[in-house]
Amino acid sequence: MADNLLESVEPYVTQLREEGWCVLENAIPADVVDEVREEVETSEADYNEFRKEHGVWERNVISFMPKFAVHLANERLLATLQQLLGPQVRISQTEYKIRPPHYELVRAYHSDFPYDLNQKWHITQPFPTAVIGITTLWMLSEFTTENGGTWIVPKSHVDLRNPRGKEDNIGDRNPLDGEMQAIGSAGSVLIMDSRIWHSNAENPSDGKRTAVVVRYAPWWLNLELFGANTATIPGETFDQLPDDVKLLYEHRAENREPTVWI
Ligand SMILES: O=C(O)CCC(=O)C(=O)O
Repeated sequence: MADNLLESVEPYVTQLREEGWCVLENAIPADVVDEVREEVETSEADYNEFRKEHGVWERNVISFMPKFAVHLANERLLATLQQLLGPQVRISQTEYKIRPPHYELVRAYHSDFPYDLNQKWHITQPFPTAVIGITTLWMLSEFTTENGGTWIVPKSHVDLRNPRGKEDNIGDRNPLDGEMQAIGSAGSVLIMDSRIWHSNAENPSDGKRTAVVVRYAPWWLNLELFGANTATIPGETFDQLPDDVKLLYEHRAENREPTVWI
């Protein structure tokens, strides 16, 4: 990795290690973010329709958003992730996170895969001190405190308790000490150690808060999750991805011989 790239991501790496989160600006350039947002907003309905007809196993959501997909190996983002996860990373999960106008929600604090204690495929407490998952929320509309910027609790990645820990008496629906909302302009990425306690926020505004969550994992983590995220990408769709993005999704490619990982 080039020294100047490493140097440029050092502040993000340090903040992730110490605080458990950071925001990387301009991961999607300003001149294309509107069309990416439009693709994501319109394709969610297509995906839901497809899934109703064919079931969740049939097609991975990333197949529905090719204009978004090309950004997922962003150089500064990957350089940051690789400092924490090691040089070989893969994408474990991709999901639409569009909050409609006037969306109401009581907080629902949790950590993400593989630390989400409400999911079957989680590791048990006390969590090891290693970073084994990074959650990224791609802001396709601006995130503000008025439209549902994600609630986070800085430094909670090193707290051995968990809002969903049965013995921890935290209460995942409660406001928590130190909580704050992550904000940023469209095209930014909220990067979180997946252990960080975080939650949806209400969106009292008149506009959608549009995002996609993409979770990254080290190569050695078992990603056979028995759910929508294990669905495959059709071979012809996979062929259209840039090579550096193929690397992140090759484990989901249908009818394609693995080339990258052998
Ligand atoms: O949409 C958000 O703001 C938060 C999403 C979230 O909590 C998650 O994907 O785990």
